[in-house]
Amino acid sequence: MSQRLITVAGAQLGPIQKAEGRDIAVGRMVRLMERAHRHGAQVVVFPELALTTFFPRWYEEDIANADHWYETALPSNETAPLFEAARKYSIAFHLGYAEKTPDGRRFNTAVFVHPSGEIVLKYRKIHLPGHKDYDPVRQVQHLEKRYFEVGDLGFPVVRAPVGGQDVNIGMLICNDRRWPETWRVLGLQQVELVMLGYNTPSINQDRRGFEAHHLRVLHSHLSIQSGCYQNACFGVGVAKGGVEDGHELFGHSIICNPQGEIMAQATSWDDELIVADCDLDMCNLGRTTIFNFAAHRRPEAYGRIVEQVGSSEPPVWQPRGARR
Ligand code: CDT
Repeated sequence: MSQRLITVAGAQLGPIQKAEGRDIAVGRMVRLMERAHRHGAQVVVFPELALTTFFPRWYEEDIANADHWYETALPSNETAPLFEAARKYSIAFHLGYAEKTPDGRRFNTAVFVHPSGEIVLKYRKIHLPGHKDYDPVRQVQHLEKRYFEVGDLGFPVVRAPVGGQDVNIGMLICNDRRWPETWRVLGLQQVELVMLGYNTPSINQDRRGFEAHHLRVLHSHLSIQSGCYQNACFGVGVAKGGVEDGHELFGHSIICNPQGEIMAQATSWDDELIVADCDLDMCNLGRTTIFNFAAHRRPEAYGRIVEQVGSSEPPVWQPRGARR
């Protein structure tokens, strides 16, 4: 039986401290690319905002003081070693980074880079969590709404060569993974491999509610596993984990198959490679049976999904005798 097999690596990163430069992160990433190559991987997925600490936890009154966290060009002198390693090992890579455009717009961005160094696909994060202004109620700030605009590229999918196969690839970034709408928009474009990076604090820093520590990982995995199952695709969810300047991020990176099963999972909160052989033909079962969209979807009943943002209260039912 023929198989459309590719070997995929998730390159989880341990913490990057605020004072550490890109050279340190890039050096660690190149070593992970070497290891991915030795494991036979043809694509390596790095986390969200992989080149620096998770800077949206730090408030800056004047956003210009945050400029040093952003990339204005890819590759740059500092990121060039990633592109060189891709060429040397003939390995594609997915990279999350903070993007500042020539006209001064700021996005939380991911790119998929061909081994030649050419950028195949770019995605800008659409679901930005957190807040825009300093929030005294929070124990740790989460200022993505201050530092980034909502992504303006939609959820693109492209068919591109990966490891000798043509693969339908798409991307999400961190909080996007929790929203079924994002996966479905990718699924409607027959995505086969979803790459996503995340920086997720181990505890909910918003003191307005309580969330048990262990549920944070459960929710991450639930989101990725259900997204893969319901859209018949593979997913690679890759963390930045560990303690950054006293702030804990969980690891638990996974590679997931179209049945929603976890094929590989990180066990540390440090730099760690996870690898899985993905037979892309596995996407066909879901796509042609239970999630055969053309046969079974009912968009005429889904109007609220695109027409409404917040939820609304339902009408109230009362027993006949109580009705006025
Ligand atoms: N980076 C990111 O999107 N993190 C969020 C945590 C949000 S807490 C305000 C996540 O969904 O994992």
